[in-house]
Formats: sequence, structure tokens, C-alpha cells
Amino acid sequence: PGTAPTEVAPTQVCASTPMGYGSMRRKEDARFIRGQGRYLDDIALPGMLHGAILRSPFAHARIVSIDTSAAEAHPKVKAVITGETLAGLGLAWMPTLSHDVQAVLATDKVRFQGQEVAFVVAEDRYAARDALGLIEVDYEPLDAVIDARTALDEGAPVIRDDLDGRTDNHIFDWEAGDAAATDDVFARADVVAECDMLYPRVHPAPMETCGSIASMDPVTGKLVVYTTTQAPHAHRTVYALVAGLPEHKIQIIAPDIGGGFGNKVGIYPGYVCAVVGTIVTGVPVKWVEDRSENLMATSFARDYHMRGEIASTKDGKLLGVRVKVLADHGAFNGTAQPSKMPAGLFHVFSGSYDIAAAHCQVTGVYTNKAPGGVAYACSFRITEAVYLIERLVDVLARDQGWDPAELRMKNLVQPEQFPYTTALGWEYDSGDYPRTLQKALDIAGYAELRREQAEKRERGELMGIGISFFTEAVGAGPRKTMDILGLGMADGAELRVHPTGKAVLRLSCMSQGQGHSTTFAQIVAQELGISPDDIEVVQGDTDQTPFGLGTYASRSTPVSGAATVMVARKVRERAKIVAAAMLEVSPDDLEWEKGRFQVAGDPSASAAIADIAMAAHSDLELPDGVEGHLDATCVYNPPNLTYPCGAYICVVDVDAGTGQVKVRRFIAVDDCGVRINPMIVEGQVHGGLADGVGMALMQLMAFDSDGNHLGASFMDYLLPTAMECPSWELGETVTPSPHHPIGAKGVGESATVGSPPAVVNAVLDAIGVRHADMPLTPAHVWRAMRGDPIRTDLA
Ligand code: MCN
Ligand code: CUN
Repeated sequence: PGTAPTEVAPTQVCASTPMGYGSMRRKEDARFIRGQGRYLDDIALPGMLHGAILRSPFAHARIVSIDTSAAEAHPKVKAVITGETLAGLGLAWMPTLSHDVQAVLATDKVRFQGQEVAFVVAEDRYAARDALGLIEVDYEPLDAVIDARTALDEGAPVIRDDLDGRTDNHIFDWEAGDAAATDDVFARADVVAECDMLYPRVHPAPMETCGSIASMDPVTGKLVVYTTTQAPHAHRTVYALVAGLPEHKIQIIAPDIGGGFGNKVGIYPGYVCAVVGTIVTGVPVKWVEDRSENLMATSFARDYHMRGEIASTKDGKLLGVRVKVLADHGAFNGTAQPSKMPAGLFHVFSGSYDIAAAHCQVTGVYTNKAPGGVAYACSFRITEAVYLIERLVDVLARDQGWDPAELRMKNLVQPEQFPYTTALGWEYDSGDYPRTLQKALDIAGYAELRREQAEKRERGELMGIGISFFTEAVGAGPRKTMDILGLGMADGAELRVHPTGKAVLRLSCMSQGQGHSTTFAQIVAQELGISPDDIEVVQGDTDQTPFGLGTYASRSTPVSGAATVMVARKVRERAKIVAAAMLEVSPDDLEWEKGRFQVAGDPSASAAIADIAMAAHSDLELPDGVEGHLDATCVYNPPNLTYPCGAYICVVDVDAGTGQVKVRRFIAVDDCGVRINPMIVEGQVHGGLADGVGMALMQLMAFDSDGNHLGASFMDYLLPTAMECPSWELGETVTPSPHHPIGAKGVGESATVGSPPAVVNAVLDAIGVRHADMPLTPAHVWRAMRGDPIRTDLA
């Protein structure tokens, strides 16, 4: 026991570059491993100044006065900007991605600890930081709302008194599903299990923090912003709307990004301050936050208080699930998700099971905490949904004495039910759930593990086995149902094949470490027979790329990937006409065969793509109406989301004396449809599994009752390392998406979404406790074993 079975072989990396899909090494790594990455902080523009932000020490306080005179007198300080300065420019408040406003620099009140109060621009970073200490702010502290469950209490302090007529902290009520039909199945059910659970506030904590360099050219009036963004075009449109500038006067450039994980989707006050800084000083201004600023003030994740119920027959046929959610959105409603869905895609919470009725009711509230809300590989809140259903299924199994694997197997949507429409209206596109779960059980050796567990129990040793099965909805999304700030979620792609047969692909999405330079080149290679090494992928510069909404919610492969396929096929259609002219045959006589068009029945008469490219740019006579050259553009509007799935099994040992959890094994069988680069897919899964171990066992943004942030450094906000992770055991099933042009589904967040409930289920299985909230630190586990459940998020 304890050793990984040998049949799980690691993916072989191709010895030579494949002409399409396959595990080729990442093209970008040659640069990265030689220290040649170019991140925001590596960029220095001539005459550039440096900004620093003064932040609130209080979670809630009225600003009585701000005295900047001493800071302004600092010999190296060039400007001190306050909320009042911004108010004069109409920039004190900016729109959020959820139709709220957020203070760029506070004018009236501060509403969370770490909120932006003033911006100093100085000759160097050190002087800017020193000058922050010279600014005198007189605060009048107010009572803070820290526990979301008290936010709507009578007499609770009103956080957003800036909004007209506000008398409470309520943001929205939203529901999905059929309440009456759900109540009906609950009334008829033999058994009902209920559970209160908190998915605590966590943080994506990318290795690189956020930053911007803004440069306004006083002659041309063009604003260039180098910035850490996952969505360059969306950012440009927001800047255009806020500043009243046309888009062509704004260029957003995202350099290499050192991890995003959703942290780099939104626009932060520091970015806007850098823009104001360059306008005020006439030279480029750089702002880069430090680690504590990143952890305290930028997009957090989760913070969902859920009360879930699940109903079933006495022989374990699941009938219904319902949930009430209290969503803590912090001081400004800045969550990123499709506009019509204030709880994101949370309403996939019926999970992977054939459940007749489901209903959710979600209430969003303001608290005195940082804004944000959707980040950290969340798939727009599918993390919360999967955690909810996978915990409920385990709670039900425990209450009834059922085996959690059997209960799941009995209720999974069957392969012949696809396309399957859930009780909440999602149309799952494809999958073979029973086979996926069976494969995970086989790799784990489930029966043997249960025997081992029983033996260990006899000896007083605590071993746990936890299962989760997830379905994600990724690839947002169809324009008719999904938009962000009115921008439909379609993506553009442009492909140009040069005369010599090399190509450039331009995309609106933006890699933050996912390897797009490699996988998107592989898609073109597969379609056109050009080596991926000869295909340059351009991203992250709005002057160089077509419009599209960017990389988050694992939408790049489903949307930009599909756009890439379609644009490559358009080019191939043109190539066919050119080849026909070259070979003096009708296009109908041509067949496409591994990078060349050949005359049907005569393989000796053929033209390779490189020859066709040269001919397309030559004096070759083309039929009337056919343009020369070899290029195309396309905009892809997905007809549906793609629905990857996976079965995860976690095996833990818990120290009965200390509550320390050791993750001994983790089996992950993922189905993301056709895999473009299996090695990159496995890398994505490895990262997400580590995320899951981190969230389940150690990561937490906790606060004291005054709203002091208790996790503002990596001393307190714990991230998992290789030491806490086992050697992952991966498997796969492949059910292509029927509507995606190459059958690929997204995978970038699957493991982060799917793994936390497996780890939690395993720990609770080991200690024999019905429920305890994450993170299951030794202290929390130890208390849970003693029947002393606690609120993990409050000090
Ligand atoms: N891929 C593939 N075959 C598939 C699906 C995906 O080869 N069937 C490849 C893709 O081509 C891409 C990678 O896997 O190179 C991830 O693809 P996809 O699932 O489309 O996800 P995105 O590229 O849209 O990435 C976003 C996703 C999100 S939302 C978060 S959060 C997250 C994640 O990616 N942030 C990451 N993984 C991350 N990985 C790194 N290293 N850094 C981050 O910040
Ligand atoms: Cu929600 S984190 Mo990813 O979608 O950028």
C-alpha cells in the first residue's frame, strides 16, 4: 500500500516536433528557462517615474482630511494624487465589471483595509514609498461589517452610502431553477440530507503581482498602457469608456504574465492611477504592487456561504437539490462574470448527476473587505457549485451508510443521455461519466483501499478516501446569452501565411503560463501542415491582434481555439483554389492529405502548403474574384459551452494526535475532449490539483472582527509546495465536444474546480466527521475530531 500502481505511465514527449497535436515541448520555455521572459517589471521607458499607493489601515472609516504638503515637498516627488484630484477629473470612481462603481482613490470613506487612498509619483520606487509616510490622513473609524451573515442585520453599518438612497448592504437576489418543482420532489423524497458550508475567501496569489506602466504621448495623444492583463481588448474598451478616448488612441500591451489565475482579469485602481500619473506629469509612470498589496486589495475568490439540501429515494436515486447562498462580494461589487448571471455559472450545481429538479437562491451582500469575487481558476463559480454538490453527496452517503462511489455511479448522467439538459437548463454536450469514474476507481484500487482503511481503523490509524466527480461549463460563451459589460463573448483570429510558408496567428486571448504559443501553433499545424516551429502566435497587444474578450474561465481553447481552427480552414480553402490553379485542375478534383493538396487518384500531382503560399503571392493567374495572398480573419461565436468532466480520488492519512493531514495519493481522470498537447494538459491538471490541496488544507484569507486582514503575506497565507503534494496519478477519457470544430474542451481550471471536495471528503472520511469547513489545517482538524466545529474564516 502507498505506492502508485505502475500502469499509470507519464505522457511521452515527442522526440521531434509533431505536425499537429501531440506532447511537444513548449515553444516559450526556451526563453523562460533562460531568464529571457519579459514581464511588466522588466520594462523601463525613458524618463519613467514610479508610483506608490497609500492604503487604508482601517476597514471602515470616514476620511476627515488628507494633508499631502510634506509629501509634495519631498525632493524626489513629482506629484501626489488624491481622490479629490481625481474627482476634479471625473475619475474618482470607475465602473466595475458588475455594473457597480469602485473608488479609484477614496474621497468620502475607506471601505476595506488596504483600500487605495493616495498615489505618489516620484523619481524612484523607494522615494515614492518613503513619501507615503509623509501623507497625513485623519480618519474617523466606523464599525465594520466583516461577517457576511450580519451584513443585512437591522442597524448594520451601511457601507455604500455613496450610492443614492442606500439604507442597507444588499446587492442582489438571484435565483435559477424551478422552486416549486424542487419543493415538490423534496416533499416526496424518502431521505433528505442538508449541510451548511462555507467556501472560504481565498486568493489566486500569482507569482507575479499586478502592475502597469502608462505612457501618454503628448504629441500624438496616444495612451500606451503596458499592463498585467488577461483581457487586453476588454481593458481597452473600459479605458475608452472611462477616458472618453477612441480605442485607436489606446494601446494595451500585456507582456509576459507570471501567472494570472483570474487575478488579472479586472482593472485595479493602481492601473488608473498610473494613467492619471502620466497625464499629470507628461512622462511614463510605472506602478507595481508588492505581495501584501496583491493579497490585501486585488481580486479575491469564493467567499460563499451555502446551505444545501439533497433529496433521494431510499435506494439512493437522487431526486433534487436546492441551495441558498449568501455571497460576500466585499466593498464594491467587482465580480467578473457574464452580465446576466450575478452568481456566474454557479447554477451548474446539479453536477454530473441525473437530477430531476434543482433550485438555487443567491443573495449578494457588501462587506468591509476587498472587492473581486471571481478568480482563482473558478470557471465563474463552478468551483463553489462542484464543492456544494460533491459535499452533499458525501453527506447523504454518510447519513445513509452508503458507499460514496456506488452512490455516485448509480446517479451519473449516462452516455446515451447526451446532449443532456439539466434541471437548471444547461445542455451538457458530451461525456462518458461512468467510464471516467470507473477508470479512477480502477487506478486507485478502490476496493483494496477500503480494505486497508478498515484494517487501519482497527489499529486506531486514520486513513480517508475521498471522491469527487465534476462537470464544468467552460468556453463562455454564446453571444445571445453571455456578455461582459455589453460585450458579447466571441473571439477573433487572424492568420497570415507568408510567401515562404511560415505563418503568423493573431489572437485576442492572452497566455499567463498556459502555453498558448505552443498549442495554438499546433492547431494551425494540424489544419495546414505547417510545422508549429514555423508559426508565430501573437497575443497581448491590442494594436496587433483582433478584438476578443481574453483568457479566463478556460475559454481560450473553446473559443479562441475554435476561431483558430476556423481561420486555418478558411486559409486552406483559399489554398485549395490556388493549388487548383497551380495544378491546372478543378478544386473539386483535389484532396487534402497531410499538408498538401493532391489530385484525386494521382498522388504524384500535388502541391505542398509552402509551394501554394509562394504561388499565392506570385504572378500565378487566379480565377476571377479570388484574392491573392494566403490569409484570413474570423470571429467565432460559440454555439454552446463545452463540458469537460473528471473523476478524482484522494487518499489521506491523518495524524490522530495532531490533526496533520498527509495527502498520500491523488488519482485524477480528466476528460477534456480531444487533447491538443497532452503534456500541457497534464501540466494544467498538476497545477490545479496542487491548488485543490492548498485550498482544502491551508489557504485562507481570514479577518479579525475589526476587518484586519490576517493573511497579507506568505507567512500567513499558505500556498502548497511540492512537499505537500503527492506524485499525481493521471488518467484520461476522451469524448470530443460535438459542437467544437476539433472536439476540444477547456481544461485550465478543471483540477482546481474538481479537487478540493475530493481532499475534504477524504479528510472527513478519515476522521469520521460529517462536515467541517476548509481549510482543514491541523488545528481545524483537531477541533473537528473533538466535535468542536468553528468558523474558519474569522479570528
Ligand atoms: N489544451 C489542450 N487540449 C485541450 C484543452 C486545452 O491542449 N483539450 C491546452 C490549451 O491549448 C492551453 C492550455 O491547455 O494551452 C489551457 O487551455 P484552456 O483550458 O483553454 O484554458 P485557457 O488557456 O483559457 O487558460 C485559462 C485557465 C484559467 S481561467 C486559469 S484561472 C488558469 C489556468 O488557465 N490560470 C493559469 N491555468 C493556468 N496555468 C498557468 N500556468 N498560469 C495561470 O495563470
Ligand atoms: Cu475564474 S479565474 Mo480564470 O477564469 O482566469
